[in-house]
Amino acid sequence: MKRLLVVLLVSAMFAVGLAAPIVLKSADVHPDGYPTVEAVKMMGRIIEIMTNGKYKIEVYTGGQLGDEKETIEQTIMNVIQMTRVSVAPLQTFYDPIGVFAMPYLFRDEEHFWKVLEGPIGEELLKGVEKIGLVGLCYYDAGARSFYTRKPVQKPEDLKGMKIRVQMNEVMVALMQALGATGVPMAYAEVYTALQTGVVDGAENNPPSYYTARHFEVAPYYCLDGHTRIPEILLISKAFWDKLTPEEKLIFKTAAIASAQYEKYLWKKMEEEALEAVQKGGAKIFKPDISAFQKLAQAVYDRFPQYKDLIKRIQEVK
Ligand code: GTR
Repeated sequence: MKRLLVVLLVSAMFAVGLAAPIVLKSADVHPDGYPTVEAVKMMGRIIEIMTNGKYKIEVYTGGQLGDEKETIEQTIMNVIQMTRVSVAPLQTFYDPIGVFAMPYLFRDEEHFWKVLEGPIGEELLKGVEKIGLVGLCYYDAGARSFYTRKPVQKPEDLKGMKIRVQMNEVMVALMQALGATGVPMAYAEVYTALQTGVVDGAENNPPSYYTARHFEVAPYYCLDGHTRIPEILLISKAFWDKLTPEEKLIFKTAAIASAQYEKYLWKKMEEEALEAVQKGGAKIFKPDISAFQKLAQAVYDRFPQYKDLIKRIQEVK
């Protein structure tokens, strides 16, 4: 009897171990080596080990599976299972989370993480379930700043410029408030648009500016830090609902671990990127931020739906 049990147990273990893994496709617009990409890969390794090889995550980098709007749609439909995107393009699908695109919303980095990792961040992460997604965690994306073909040192320099922005209404409104025109465009198209002068500039954090090589075609980087828009890791709710409670716990724990790892990688890459772009010929300018801040206030009147959330965010000490 005992022997029979052992045989049964061993063969059951083999069956689990040998069965073909369930592969989750995960999208990212960034290349290998980028903090978000490496963090999701790390999450995959944890899940693979903890589920005894039942699940495997394959990260499709460099926008292979489409732009962020498309990968969000595919994830909702469970065509792909996961996508790592900026919160900015998610606004079209779930408006409340767009509050994180408001300019100069956070006092500093500490305030940013207190909000994201506190009740407000949790509430918005949970909110995406309404649109068929499960928010696993946020990742760091630092602060976004302008880079242009001609120098920008103060808001007046942006007058009449066409600035590429993410697919996000707040960003378009911000460009208008600063005297520029926001041109929403997929990330993969930005390099050529800058090179050919379809746009005069764009805006992003140092790691993106560097890895997408935008510094080659827009070498003036003005560190005004107008927004701090987090990244978010999303999984299809249709897929999620089929996981057992234990598996959900493993996925969630692995995501949280990956977020800590991403933060660490982020800090390193932010510094390295700033150095690398300067070596590559980019000129960095640290402007008087108050001039940008003042004009950006006009955006707050344009989005009354965020009033309560903004108040709650500001109250986080
Ligand atoms: C990056 C972000 C990407 C993408 C990109 C963009 O900072 O990590 O997910 O949103 O910006 O500007 O399109």
